[in-house]
Parts: sequence; C-alpha cells; structure tokens
Amino acid sequence: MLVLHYSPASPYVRKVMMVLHESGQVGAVSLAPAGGSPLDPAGMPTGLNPLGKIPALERPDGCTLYDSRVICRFLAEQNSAGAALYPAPPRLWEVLTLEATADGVMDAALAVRYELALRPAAQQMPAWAEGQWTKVTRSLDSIEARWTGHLAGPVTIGQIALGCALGYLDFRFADRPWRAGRPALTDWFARFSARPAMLATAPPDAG
Ligand SMILES: N[C@@H](CCC(=O)N[C@@H](CS)C(=O)NCC(=O)O)C(=O)O
Repeated sequence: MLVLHYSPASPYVRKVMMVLHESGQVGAVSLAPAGGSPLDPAGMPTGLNPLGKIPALERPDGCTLYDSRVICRFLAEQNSAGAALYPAPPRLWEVLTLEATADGVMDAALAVRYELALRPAAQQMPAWAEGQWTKVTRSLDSIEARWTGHLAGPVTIGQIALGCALGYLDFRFADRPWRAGRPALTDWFARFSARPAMLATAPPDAG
C-alpha cells in the first residue's frame, strides 16, 4: 500500500489529500504522521526525502515521491477522475501556472511563519518577513485581477492549490485578513470551501 507521510496542518499535504478525495482514492493510501521544521527534523521522513519535508509518498515498489506537485500528478494519473484535474494543453500550462502561484503563496506564508514562530524575537527581521508577505498579497491581487476565469470551470489542480493556500492563510494568519478588496476570490473560496474534499481536509483548530 502507498504510505503518505503527513500532517493535517500542512497545506502541501492538504493538496495531496484533496486529490485523493476528488479522485476517489482515499482508501488507497495509509497515513503516517510526521512533523518538524528545519530546526527539528527528527520527526520528518529524512530517510525517504532528504529535504526533510512532507508530503512524501512511499511506494512499496518504487522510489518515494516528494514535493506535492509530483505526488499530486502521480496520483491523478491513476484514474480518469484524477486525470481530469489536469486538462489538456494549452489550458494545462495556465492551470500549472496557477498551481505554481498558489504554491508560491504557501512558500512565502510558511517562510513568514517560520520567521515568527522559530526565530528568537531579537533575531527576527521584520523587513524580510514583510517582503515575503508582499509576495502573498501581490499574488492574490494578480489572481483576483487576471485568473478568475480559471476558477469558474471544473475543478483543477490549480484550484485545489489555491484552495489550500487560502485555507492556510485563514488557519495561520487570521490577523492578516486577505479578503478585503478581493471580492472575486472571497466568493470563489466560500463556494470552493463547501466541497466535500475541502471539508474533509480542513486543518485542525489553530489553537
Ligand atoms: N515544495 C514542497 C514544500 C513542502 C514543505 O515545505 N512542507 C513543510 C510542511 S508545511 C515542511 O515539510 N517543512 C519542514 C522543513 O522545511 O524542514 C511541496 O510542495 O511539497
């Protein structure tokens, strides 16, 4: 059986879980809890992913796959519902670029979280964190202005990544509201959040 090294708080893991739900493959994967950070990688599957990151998908008869983009694509190729998440070119290139933008939002937000949560206050660099946050806001503005057409049609990996990125902002950055001035994204996310796959993969309470 496939084993997914996993944390319910990770937005990248959530992408993988969303693909499993949307393509009806939840039962094909068992979950192995993992957790950690660059400062504390002991709970990470470093023997399987030398980068020490999750998600990582262990295959009984092949190499371990890592990076959510690789895992999602692999899982999507297992059946037609999964394959539909990746439309044919030329639309594919736009869908993959939307996914890359949403992943970049997660990367920048996670960098801010690590800076604020892991680095001692006296060593923090607010300008660096704000520079990362600007990547978040600039990307959301770009999606609001130019990408809403891609949010209207059937679900794609781009939409899944965006849903996970916005869910992560709500989960970790409630003090930095992203909805103001972005009515199209706000409406879309409210509708997308009602999908069974989104409800089933919601992160735990931030606490
Ligand atoms: N590009 C990777 C990013 C994965 C990632 O950064 N995951 C975080 C958890 S949210 C992690 O494992 N962090 C631990 C670390 O960076 O050492 C992907 O898409 O899978």
